[in-house]
Amino acid sequence: MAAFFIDKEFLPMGLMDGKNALIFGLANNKSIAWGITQKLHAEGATLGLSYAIPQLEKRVFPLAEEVGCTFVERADANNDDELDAVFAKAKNTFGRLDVLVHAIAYAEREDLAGNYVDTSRKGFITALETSAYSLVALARRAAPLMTDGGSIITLSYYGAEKVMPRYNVMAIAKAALECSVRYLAAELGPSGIRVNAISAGPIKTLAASGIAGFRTMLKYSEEAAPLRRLVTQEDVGNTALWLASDLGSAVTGETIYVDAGYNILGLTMTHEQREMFNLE
Ligand code: 0WE
Repeated sequence: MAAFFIDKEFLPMGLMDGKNALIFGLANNKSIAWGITQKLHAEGATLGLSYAIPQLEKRVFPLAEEVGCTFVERADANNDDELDAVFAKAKNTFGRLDVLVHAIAYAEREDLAGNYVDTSRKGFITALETSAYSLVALARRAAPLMTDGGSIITLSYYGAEKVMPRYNVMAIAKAALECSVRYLAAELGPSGIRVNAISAGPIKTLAASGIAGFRTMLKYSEEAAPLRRLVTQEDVGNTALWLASDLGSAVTGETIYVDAGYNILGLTMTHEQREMFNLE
């Protein structure tokens, strides 16, 4: 049996052929942004990548090379001049933009540890500015480049909707983000631009590292979720690909759960608890 291989670049009919995607929030190979980047690349997208701080350079540049990407820019999502520079470069490099991925969030570490009632004014503003306003800042700059319609995708978490221990001010930021998705979808819809959020189950990324009890949360989520497994960066990438491509046509303003079904449950149990109550 003869076997031969064709380089991906030469395979016809990728879902993202001829589409340009700008992805914000890449940190390392555990990033959700990296899971999305790989899926869009595999289907033929031309990519631009952006990361937050110089310390991430040594992780981000090798990843960009892996997907043949030469558009790699550092930008602080809270700095208007730096965002203007990235979008000016996107306009020069791509001309037209089809996809914007917003995978950015930040709250002060101390605000993800204690009680929500103790959140400082500054901590609240920081979390909402970096995690929610940044989507508006990016969407406003991306929309004029989406001359053939487009897809804007952001990342959320179930804590926006139901109380999760210690998610605190990030939950309020994600609630604002999900609502922002609806307002942006309504305004940009007439221009053929869709705006959606993916609400992902917990994933071990750099952003999640060092959060007290995160490992326990992962174990519990895995046991309780209907699919009895955790969610991977690849799972999120698959849904992002659907929303980014023409497969997602007519889907806008939504928060799509990619959480192994966790959010549908009214009562969550561990394996041990189900055994105890003869439920499995
Ligand atoms: O949205 C997130 C985390 C975002 C995040 C993480 C950090 C850690 C480092 C935002 N800001 C910071 N600031 C830091 O200094 N997730 C969905 C992951 C996450 O974070 C949690 C979770 C889950 C899940 C925090 C507490 C409880 C659950």
